Amino acid sequence: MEHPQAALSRVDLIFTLFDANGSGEIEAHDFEVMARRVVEAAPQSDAAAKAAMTAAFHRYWKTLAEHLDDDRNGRVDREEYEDSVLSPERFESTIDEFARSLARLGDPDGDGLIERQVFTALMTAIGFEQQNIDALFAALEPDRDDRISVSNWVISIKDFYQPDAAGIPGDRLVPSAG
Ligand SMILES: [Ca+2]
Ligand SMILES: [Ca+2]
Ligand SMILES: [Ca+2]
Repeated sequence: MEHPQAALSRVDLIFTLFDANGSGEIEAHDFEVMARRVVEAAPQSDAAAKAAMTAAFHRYWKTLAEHLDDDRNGRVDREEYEDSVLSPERFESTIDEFARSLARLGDPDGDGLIERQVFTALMTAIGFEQQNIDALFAALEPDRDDRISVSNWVISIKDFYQPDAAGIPGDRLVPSAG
């Protein structure tokens, strides 16, 4: 099965982001680090939203470990991770929960809109670069008050992890896509 180059670039980027402690492999600790950073970036959110985000990160790691850690050493290396591209359906519900938890953190007042600075704080906490965050925000069609819709963001997060998606807003997050 052929995958668009953009999807492979996203795989590289996601792997690098997930390796939050820079060890060269993905392990449980990376997800603890990321969950803490992301929750700390959302001071206006309530405890329930933060707990949901932490749980979503935890589930994400469990799902990766279960499906991708072929040699069962408790870590997912780059080669093992690439198999995620082959079976996106196995990660669908995990990513859906992750996307919804993240979007909920981004919308503490529940009006369905996310302000630029809230979006930027969360995306920076995940590990994205400023210029790519700005480009994605623009692609998500902010309104005249510089807010994007929660639903657009949820869709873009889910597309981002879809290997067969091409020409999506999330490609703006990949540095080489400019
Ligand atoms: Ca790591
Ligand atoms: Ca492994
Ligand atoms: Ca809001």
